[in-house]
Amino acid sequence: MTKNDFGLYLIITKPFFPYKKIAETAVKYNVKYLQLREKELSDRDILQAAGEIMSVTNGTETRFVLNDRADLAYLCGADCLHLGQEDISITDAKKICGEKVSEFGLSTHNLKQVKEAVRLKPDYIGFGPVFQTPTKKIPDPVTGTEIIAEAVELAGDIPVVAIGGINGENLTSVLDAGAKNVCMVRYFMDSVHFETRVEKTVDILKNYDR
Ligand code: 3NM
Repeated sequence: MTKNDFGLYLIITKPFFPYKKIAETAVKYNVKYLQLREKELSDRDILQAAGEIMSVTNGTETRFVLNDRADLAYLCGADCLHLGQEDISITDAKKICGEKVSEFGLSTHNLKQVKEAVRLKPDYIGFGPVFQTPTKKIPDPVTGTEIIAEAVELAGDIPVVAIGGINGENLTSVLDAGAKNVCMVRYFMDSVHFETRVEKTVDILKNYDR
């Protein structure tokens, strides 16, 4: 692992457990990034949820990430803003967020986008969907595992987070393909076994022989 790699990235979307419980677990297992990605909540409810999560993560190693919305990230004082290919640019987001948001993550879906993303110097790059996923309404074409190593290589010092259709069964194939950081939404959010799954996944990532 390079000094920048962190293993597990958590995204909250329609969780089985309350936001606070998710945040407490993220902090307990030293998860570096915890993203709130709730596409169906009102702006007010997003700010409310962000407040609940940050009441747990503030002052810890876990960075709170808000998805898509620079204005709301500024308002709630998120640690990080995550942007997709169709969102405003990192440059524009920085104009809105000023000094208040210190990190920016970017989604990419192919190697060309990874190359372009590197020039923008995000704090991490999402790469996927590695496998098919119903979690995203309009997913990009599946990348497969074969080009993960190339994405990681192209990104250099910027950590790459593999995402999309990853679960307990196929995790090792993603790591074998060269991923060092992974994100799974349904695998954690849909499960009553959330905490045990986090514990187990963190353990697998920590002990994976690279
Ligand atoms: N971004 P699950 S795929 C949020 O390709 C997200 O950038 C993707 O959900 C991308 O782990 C995805 O449930 C959804 O498949 C991942």
